Amino acid sequence: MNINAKNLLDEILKRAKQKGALTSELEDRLKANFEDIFIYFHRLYPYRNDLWEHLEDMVKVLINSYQSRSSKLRSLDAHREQNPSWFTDNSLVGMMLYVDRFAGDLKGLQDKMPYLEELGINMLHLMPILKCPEDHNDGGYAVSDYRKINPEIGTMDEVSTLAEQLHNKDMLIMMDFVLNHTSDEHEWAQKAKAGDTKYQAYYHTFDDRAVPDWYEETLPQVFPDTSPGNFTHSPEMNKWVMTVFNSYQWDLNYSNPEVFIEMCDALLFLSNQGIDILRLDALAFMWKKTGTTSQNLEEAHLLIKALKSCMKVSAPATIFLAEAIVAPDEIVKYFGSVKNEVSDECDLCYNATLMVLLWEAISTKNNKLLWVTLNNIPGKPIGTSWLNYVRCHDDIGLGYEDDHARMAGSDPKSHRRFLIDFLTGKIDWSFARGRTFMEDKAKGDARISGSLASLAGLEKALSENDPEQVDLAVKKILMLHGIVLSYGGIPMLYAGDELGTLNDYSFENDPSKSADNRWMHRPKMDWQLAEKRKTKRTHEYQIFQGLKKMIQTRAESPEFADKGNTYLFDCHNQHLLAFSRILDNSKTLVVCNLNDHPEVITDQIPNYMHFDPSKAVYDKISGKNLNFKSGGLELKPYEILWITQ
Ligand code: OTU
Repeated sequence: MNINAKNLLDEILKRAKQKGALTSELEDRLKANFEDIFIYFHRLYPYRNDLWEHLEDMVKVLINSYQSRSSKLRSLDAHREQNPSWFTDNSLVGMMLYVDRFAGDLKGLQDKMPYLEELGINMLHLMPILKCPEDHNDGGYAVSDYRKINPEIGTMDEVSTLAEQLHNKDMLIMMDFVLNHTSDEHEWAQKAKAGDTKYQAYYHTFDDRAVPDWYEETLPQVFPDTSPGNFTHSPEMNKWVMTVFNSYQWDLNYSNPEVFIEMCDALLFLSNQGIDILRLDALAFMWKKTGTTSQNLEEAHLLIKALKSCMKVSAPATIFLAEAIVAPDEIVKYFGSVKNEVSDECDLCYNATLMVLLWEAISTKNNKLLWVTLNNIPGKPIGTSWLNYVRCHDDIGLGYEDDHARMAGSDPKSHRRFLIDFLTGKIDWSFARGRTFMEDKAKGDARISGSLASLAGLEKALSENDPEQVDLAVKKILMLHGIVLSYGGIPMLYAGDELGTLNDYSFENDPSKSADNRWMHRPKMDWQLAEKRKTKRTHEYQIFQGLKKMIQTRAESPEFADKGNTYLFDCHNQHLLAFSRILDNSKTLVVCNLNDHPEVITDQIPNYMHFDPSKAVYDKISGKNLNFKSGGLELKPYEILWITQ
């Protein structure tokens, strides 16, 4: 440990010992991690003559959080420290849901647990449930109090009880931590509005437009339609405040160490409620710098590293999920580097690259861009894991690299235009029923809203009363899920998709939602529709039961664990996507047909996979033996096979 860090820590430890606030476990963890925290603070907050005081405050927060952690959670800490990559096996399958839209409130959610368990879900992502403004709250992503639950949904005690109940069933709970901004109703924002300069310094506030204008030269806009510009004038303060997302979401100023310490305290508070995974929302935006896009800056990574080191001291059982929906090369950077099997940033990242490229592949019916991209982006460190998904509550941004599109033989701009037109059903042969979100007409760019089922063709097929197309849409939905369930990483389903829920256009009649069409894919759960999962021949039955089967099969397939063992497989056919999953003696080749016509894979595949030629090869999903006739095996349109022996 460097001499300064050591002196400071010795001093802090001495005082803590006098107060009887130290256990040997905590002391060991502080000794192991304090130097890193010290270094990150020095890099983030150089030249501050009060830096040591802040470091001391930081350690106080760590000690207090540790002390208020329950003994059950402390033993979970010890257990997971022994098995650092505990989340990389093949057992987990998550579902993300809005508690209110899914079940009314936290009590209602308890009643719906059997439904989730029936499907095989063992990890719940409760979408934002912290206190937020009543009307304009960005689906809860504008937090007014990090320690209180929205009263209509329940209480913090109910959350910790739920966490305990889930743990008793070997299930996990995940919550959002919206750390880039607070709502303008948060106590800090209220105090800032009232003129308190301490709290004005918690945000990026400016007396005039000089610096904001300078920022605007390079800052992109996240919600240009609903919230143009990146600054909002606050009449109460008579100042401009940075609001990169909506005007009521005030960006926190992390160049102020007090903000970091307060937010870290809130993070540890949530983790002490028994939260296993904290989803760090919009973390790429945490540090701002004029002359840059203020995304993915080195300091943002340092902030995450510092937060992670703090977790390692006070709550090592809790892991981080990065919500960095950024360029493929940038996403993997949020995994940081892994030392002693533990990441120094995020343990999990959303696999936005795979998600976007699956929609691209479904639209083009070929694997070219997916193939080029996956072969040209850096891998992630072993010991970390992807969070794989097909749909979520947000829009789909067509964020592939332009160079990858060129390498795949497309002009990036016109390809994007094609995808937008295809996914919004503007092309007459398209099956998709999405809508553009935040369209930039000048650039010809847009993001896409729409539910999985509507984007995959179910809405169109049902409205046209076309059973053949309904069947194909169901196959597409199952195939996309079949990919994320076998790819390597934790699969996360989006509530409603297990029944093929269509777009919900009722948001248009709600003034607090109508300007944001992401609400079209955030419907209330229709429990009557859910009953149809029990009726054969309905598409709800086919999707739900098909998914359930795949989830069960995944749980029995150790090779589906994420141990750096996903290998892309060249089938010499651009309509087929294939990858192999191998772990010790367990082997599966996942092959799927992106085309609406049958495609053939060659009989060489059993040899490439080194299957035993004397034994039959079969599909794990259907259980059927696979016969390679006349040199090949035909895959039906949108068929997925988990080929094994
Ligand atoms: C996140 O997403 C949340 O998932 C959104 O629901 C929120 O609106 C937003 O943050 C603000 O809290 O802009 O359209 O990668 O794309 O972080 C989604 C950058 C979003 C953003 C992403 C953000």
